[in-house]
Amino acid sequence: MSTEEQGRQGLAFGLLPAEPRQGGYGPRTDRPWSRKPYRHPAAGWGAAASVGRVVLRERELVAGPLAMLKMNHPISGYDCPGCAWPDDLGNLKLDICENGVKHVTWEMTRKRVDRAFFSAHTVSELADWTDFDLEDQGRLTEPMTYDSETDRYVPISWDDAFALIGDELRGLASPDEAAFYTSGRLSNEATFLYQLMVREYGTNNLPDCSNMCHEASGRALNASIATGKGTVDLHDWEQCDALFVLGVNAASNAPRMLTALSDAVRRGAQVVHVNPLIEAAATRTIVPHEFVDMARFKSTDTGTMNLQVRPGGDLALIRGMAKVVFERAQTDPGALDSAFLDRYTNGFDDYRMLVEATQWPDLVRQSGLSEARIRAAAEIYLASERTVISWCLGVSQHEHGVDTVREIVNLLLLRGNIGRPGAGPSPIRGHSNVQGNRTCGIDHRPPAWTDRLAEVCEIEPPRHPGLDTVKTIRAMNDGSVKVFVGMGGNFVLAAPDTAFTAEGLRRCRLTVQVSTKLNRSHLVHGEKALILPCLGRTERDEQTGGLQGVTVEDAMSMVHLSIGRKQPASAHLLSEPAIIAGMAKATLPDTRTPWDAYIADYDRIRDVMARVLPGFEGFNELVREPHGFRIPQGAREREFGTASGRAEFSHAPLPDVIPADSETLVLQTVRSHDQWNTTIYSNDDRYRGVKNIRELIFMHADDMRVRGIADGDMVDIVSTSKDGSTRSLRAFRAVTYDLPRGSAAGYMPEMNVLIGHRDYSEQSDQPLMKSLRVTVRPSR
Ligand SMILES: Nc1nc2c(c(=O)[nH]1)N[C@H]1C(S)=C(S)[C@@H](COP(=O)(O)OP(=O)(O)OC[C@H]3O[C@@H](n4cnc5c(=O)[nH]c(N)nc54)[C@H](O)[C@@H]3O)O[C@H]1N2
Ligand SMILES: Nc1nc2c(c(=O)[nH]1)N[C@H]1C(S)=C(S)[C@@H](COP(=O)(O)OP(=O)(O)OC[C@H]3O[C@@H](n4cnc5c(=O)[nH]c(N)nc54)[C@H](O)[C@@H]3O)O[C@H]1N2
Ligand SMILES: [Mo]
Repeated sequence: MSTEEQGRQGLAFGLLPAEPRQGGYGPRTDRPWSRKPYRHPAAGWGAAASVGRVVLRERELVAGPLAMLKMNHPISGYDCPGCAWPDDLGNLKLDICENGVKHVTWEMTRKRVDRAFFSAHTVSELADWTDFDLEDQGRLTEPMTYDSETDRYVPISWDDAFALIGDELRGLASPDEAAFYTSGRLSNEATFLYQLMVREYGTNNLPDCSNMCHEASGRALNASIATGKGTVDLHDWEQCDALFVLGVNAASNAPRMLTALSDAVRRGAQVVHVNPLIEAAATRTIVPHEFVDMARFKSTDTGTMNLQVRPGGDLALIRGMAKVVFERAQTDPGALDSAFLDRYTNGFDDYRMLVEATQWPDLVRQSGLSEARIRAAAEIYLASERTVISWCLGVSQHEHGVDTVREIVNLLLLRGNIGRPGAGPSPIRGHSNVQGNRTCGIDHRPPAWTDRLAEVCEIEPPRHPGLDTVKTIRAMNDGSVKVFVGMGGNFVLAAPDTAFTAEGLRRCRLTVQVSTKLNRSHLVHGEKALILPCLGRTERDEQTGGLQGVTVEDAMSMVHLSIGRKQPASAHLLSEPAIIAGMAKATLPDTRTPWDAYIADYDRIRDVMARVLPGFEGFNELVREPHGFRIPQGAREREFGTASGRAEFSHAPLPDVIPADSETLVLQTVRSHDQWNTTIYSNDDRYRGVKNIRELIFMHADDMRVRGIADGDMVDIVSTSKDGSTRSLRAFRAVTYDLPRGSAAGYMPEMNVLIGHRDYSEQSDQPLMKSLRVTVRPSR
C-alpha cells in the first residue's frame, strides 16, 4: 500500500474529512462559497461585527463584554489567552482585539459536555463530526476514561484517573517510553511543576508546540547572541525609525500589533512588510480602541512599503541589503557602526567577504525581488538610526529558518542595532505563554540550569536529551513511546502527517489529554485513554491557601500575574498545577517534592522557581509590581554570553529555494482569520475576502492557466516528501490570489495531511509547514 493510500485509510477512521468538504474542519456548510478582494482597513467595524456574532453564538451576552474589561489589566485581571503580543504599558486604555475577544468567549461559553453527552455518543460516531462541532459542544466538566466494551468515554474519579496514569508510567521499562507534550498556554507555575514531575520521573521527553513554531528563532538567536528571545520591548517599537515585519499575518494573528504599526507610521517611521502575500496589516487599519476613529471610519496606514518575496527568499533579501550597506561603507564609513563591530562582534571580515562574493543575479532570483526593490529596502535601513526587525512563522517554518534568523541578526549587527533603545531583533511568538514555557523548563534538551534544579529540588534529573515533536511521532509509531500525555493542545491535528501521527497515538498503551474542550485528539487515542478537564485562564483558581494567580511571559520577556475571576465551568475541574501534582504523586511514590504544599499556595512554587531559574530572584515580589517585570537578558545590555563573549556573525551559503522543475509549486499552510490553530470559528477568512470555504488552494493566475485550471475549479494536490513518498488531498478549490508565481497557499490544519514526517528542517527540526513541494491538477 502506498503512503498515499495509507493516508486515506487513516483519514477514514476518526479523522475528517473522509471525503473533502467545503468547510474543511470548520462548521458544516452548503452555503455558496465566495471570494472577493477585501478593500477595507483592518480591524474597525468589520472586527466589531464579527466579535458580535461569536459572542452571540456562545450566549455570552453579558459575561463576555464584562470579562473583556478585566483582560490585560495590571494585577487585577487575567492575561489574554490569545496571542503573546505584550500588553500596552503606558496607560489603562482598552487594549483588546477582535481575536482575543473571540478566544476568551470561546473559553467562557455556557455550553457543557457532561456524562450524558458521552453516554449518548460512541467515539466512532463522534469521529464523524467536524472539529468545529466537537469544540462547539462546550466545556468539558469531569474526568472521563475510554471504555472499549461500549466504545464510549465513561466517568472516572480524579483519584482513579491519577492511579491509572501512575500504574502505567511505573510499569514502563524506562521513563523514556513516555512523552509529555505541552501547548503554549500553560502558566509558568504549571510549567515548572510539569517539567519537575517529568524530570523527577526520569526523562527529557518534553516535546512542545514550539518545536513546530519558533524553534528556529530560539536556536538562531542563541547561536548569534546567546539568548533564545528577542531583545526589544514595546518601548523600542515606539522609538524605532524603521520597522521590518517579515512573515506574519498581524491583522489576524497578533491584531494588537496593528496599533503599534499605525503609531509607527503616524510618527513618520518606515514600516516595511516582507511577505509573499500582501496581508491586511500591510496596508491600513482602524485602530480598535480609538472609538472616535471607529465612529468616523477613519483609518491609519500600517505600512510604507511591501516586498512580495518568494517563499524562503528572505535570506537572499537580507543579504542583498547587507551588500548595499557594504557598498555604501566604501564612500561613507558611517554606514557601518565600526566601534560596535570592533568591540562586540566576531566573524565580521568573513561575513563581509561572503556578502561581497554573492552576485546580484543570484540574490534577485532567490529572493524573487528586483535589485531596485532590494536597494530601496536597504536605503530605508541605511537612513534609519534605530531599526527593529520582527518576524514570525513565514521565516521560522522553512528549511533555512535558522540561517535566515541569523542573517537578520547579521544585518542588525552591521549598524549596531542591538542592545540600544529602539533597535533589535523581535520574533513574534504564538501561544500566549509559549515563551514562558521554554524559560521555565519545557525543553527536550536538559536546560542550562539542570544542576540548580538537581540541587534545589533534590532530584536526579536526566542529562541525556529527550524527544521533540517530530521524534515523538516516530517513536510512537515504532513502539518506543507507549504513553502520551498532552498538557493542552490538539496534537493529532497540529502535528505534521496527520495519518501517521494518528497511527502513532493509536499504538500507545495510554493517552492522556488535559483539555478545556472536546477535540480530535480525544477521539484518536491509545488502548486506554483519559480526558482530564482543567480550569481555563479566566476562571477562579481556589486552593486551600485562597485564590491563586499564575504568571505568564509575553513575546517581549515581560512576566506578569494573571488572576481568573469567573466561576469555573464545572465544580469538578482542577487547575493545571493540581492535575500535575495528582499525576506526580501517583507516579512517584517516594517523591520528596512537597506537591500538596505547592498546590495549596502557588507562592511556594514561585519561591522555588526563584531559586532555580536565572533572572527570577525575588519572583513573588517582582510579579506584584503593576506591570510585572522584564527578565534580565545579557544581549540587551550588549553582554553576549557566547563562547567568544561576542555577538557571532553567521556565514551560511545562499540557499537554493526554487524547485528544480516548473511543475512543482511551493505550498505554504497558514491560518485563516477565523481560527485559532486547530480551533476553527467559521469558514470565513475576512481579510483575504474568502467566505464559506476552507478546502481551497490559493494560486497565481498564470500557474492556474498553464495547468488548465480555471478560478474555482476542483483540483487534486499531491505532495512529494523528502523520502519520495507522496500524500494527497482531493477536490480542493483553486482560487486565484496575488502571490509569487511558483508558490501556493492553503489552510492548516486541513493541509497537515500533506506534510510527511520526514519533512522537517535539518537546521531546526521544525516541520516544513511553509514549504511543501506539491503538484496540482484538475480533479478528474
Ligand atoms: N487569531 C489567531 N491568532 C494567532 C493564532 C491563530 O491561529 N489565530 N496562532 C498563534 C500562533 S501559535 C502563532 S505561532 C502565530 C502565527 O502567526 P503567523 O506567522 O502570522 O501565522 P500564519 O497564519 O502561519 O502566517 C504566516 C505568514 O507568513 C507568510 N509567509 C509564508 N512564507 C513566507 C516566507 O518565505 N517569507 C515571508 N517573509 N513570509 C512568509 C504568510 O504569507 C503569512 O502571512 O499566531 C498566533 N496568534
Ligand atoms: N500545517 C501547519 N501546522 C501547524 C502550523 C502551521 O503553521 N501549519 N503551526 C504550528 C504551530 S505554530 C503551533 S503553535 C501548533 C499548535 O498546536 P497546539 O497548541 O497543540 O494546538 P491548539 O489548536 O492551539 O490547541 C487547542 C486545544 O487546546 C485546548 N486548550 C485551550 N485552552 C486550554 C487551557 O487553558 N488549558 C489546557 N490544558 N488546554 C487548553 C483545547 O482543548 C483546544 O482544543 O500547530 C502547529 N501546526
Ligand atoms: Mo505557534
